[in-house]
Amino acid sequence: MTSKGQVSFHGSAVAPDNFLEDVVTGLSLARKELPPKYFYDARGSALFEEICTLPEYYPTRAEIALTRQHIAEIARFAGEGSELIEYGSGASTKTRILLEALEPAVYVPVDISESALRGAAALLETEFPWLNVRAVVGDFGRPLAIPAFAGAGRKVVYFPGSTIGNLTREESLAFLHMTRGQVGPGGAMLVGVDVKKDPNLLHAAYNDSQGVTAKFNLNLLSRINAELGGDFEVGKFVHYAFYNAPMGRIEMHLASLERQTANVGSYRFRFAPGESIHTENSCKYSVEEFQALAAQAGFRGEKVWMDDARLFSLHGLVAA
Ligand code: SAH
Ligand code: AVI
Repeated sequence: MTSKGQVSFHGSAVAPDNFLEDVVTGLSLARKELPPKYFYDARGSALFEEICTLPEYYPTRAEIALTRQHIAEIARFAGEGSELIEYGSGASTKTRILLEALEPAVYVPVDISESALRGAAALLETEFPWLNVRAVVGDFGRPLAIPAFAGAGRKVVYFPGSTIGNLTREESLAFLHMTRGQVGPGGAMLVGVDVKKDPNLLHAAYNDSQGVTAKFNLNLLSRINAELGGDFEVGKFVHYAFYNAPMGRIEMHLASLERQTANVGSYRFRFAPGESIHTENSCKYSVEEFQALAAQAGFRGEKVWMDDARLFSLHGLVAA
């Protein structure tokens, strides 16, 4: 291919008002919680990339391995010349394997982190000079306008990394309904999903020995301080992550080391010793559980690819 692709940016960053409202609402609950989408400011996005390289964090390596191993079949499933829409694209690392094999007419990375999106787009422009990129800064938890591209084939939504595991069941269903509408009848989805496994492996992946996951979690408080005029004493909170087996999910929390108060703008929050803020769920699904969820949103589970160690799955879904 010799023609030059075009790169454009659409959408806008999260409004500070929404961030404040979500923080105040979450910290006012009897069981305090914060939405995980706020992890991803520029530092959070960089810390997530560091997590992906940690020896204990198997999901990224396993998903890259299975994608490389099965790329011919994945490409046959998705088809060439498509409109490839990726949600939570981050650094678009795994996507490069798909871009080479699928040669989409247009690639639409969507991410809430503008810094991650701009960094990825700049690299893609030099690595894939023929590629048309329509980057969208936005929250996939809300209806998003995907820019039209004339001449593209089938619509294929790519959602790797088990980011779907960070959504509640209701949010996952709403998201899948949205993408079902976007791809239209016969359209396809490729979804990366982490599977249930030995809880010790899961525990280690979210409690790494270098403490990078702890920094990623605690960065949320630093972000609140920087962007919302908060005064959290970050050193008085600790990262706490465990596998909740009945719920089939890793839970990440920030636990208060002592009785303390923290202010966010004009709001004041009290913490008892040991009280925590629930910052993230990372749900793990068996193949059957995930296919049943997708079916509820109108997708037929047609293919499932896994790595040799069966640590991670990539589902090929077709809009029924
Ligand atoms: N797809 C990459 C990155 C996964 S990390 C991978 O597989 O390695 C999760 C990504 O989703 C981050 O880039 C984060 O900024 C983005 N993200 C999280 N919540 C989001 C939301 N509500 N809307 C849009 N992007 C979101
Ligand atoms: C992006 N998401 C799928 C990661 C996960 O594994 O749930 C985020 C993460 N949280 C802690 N480590 C990585």
